[in-house]
Amino acid sequence: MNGDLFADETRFTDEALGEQARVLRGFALARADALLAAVEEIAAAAPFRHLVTPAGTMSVAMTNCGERGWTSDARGYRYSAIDPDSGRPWPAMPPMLRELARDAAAALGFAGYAPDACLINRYLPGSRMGLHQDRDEGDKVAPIVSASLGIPAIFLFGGMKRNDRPRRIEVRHGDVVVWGGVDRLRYHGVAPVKPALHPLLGGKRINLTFRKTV
Ligand code: MD6
Ligand code: FE
Repeated sequence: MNGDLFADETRFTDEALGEQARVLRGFALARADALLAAVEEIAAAAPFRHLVTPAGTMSVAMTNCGERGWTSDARGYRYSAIDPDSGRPWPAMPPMLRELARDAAAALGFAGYAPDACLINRYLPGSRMGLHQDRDEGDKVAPIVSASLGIPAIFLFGGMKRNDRPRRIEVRHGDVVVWGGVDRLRYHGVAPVKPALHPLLGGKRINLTFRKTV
């Protein structure tokens, strides 16, 4: 068999990232069009914005849907039931999004996953997210489910300590990463996104991240 072909195939099959962490290749592919339509509707009600954090303004633009949304200002991060930009609740989480998260979590053995927050991130070339732990959630066992759409990115998946060298995993349109249980507090991030063009999304990447915050 041709060596390059083989390399490409192994790079894009499901891969364990830990005991309870896995990348599910193409898991959201069949639902991608519907997911993007839902994202457009959510963003019309709660527009993408570049949040300020204690460390500065984020290069990623964000919005949320669900009972709670992740937000930040110069004082720190928090989950809020109200979109601080509009003073209204975040748009409801469409059932189709809920189902994607539930199905992806179930694939790793997390039965009955019911996220209450979906953070939606928009990356343009150069956007990045530094290594961090997700620890603002009350439930630190229920998985994080992260679905990628649009242009590819390098997802960084590290250890329990900031200094543990992260693995670099290319995530493409339709891929879903799930980390929960013993792997729930692993450091993770996204390397600066490289310019590319995707037939549905043009030059951008959309990431949906589901959490159980309480
Ligand atoms: C991603 N996002 O955008 C992963 N974590 O691919 C995150 O890991 C994340 O966007 C905590 C708070 C906001 C985030
Ligand atoms: Fe995170």
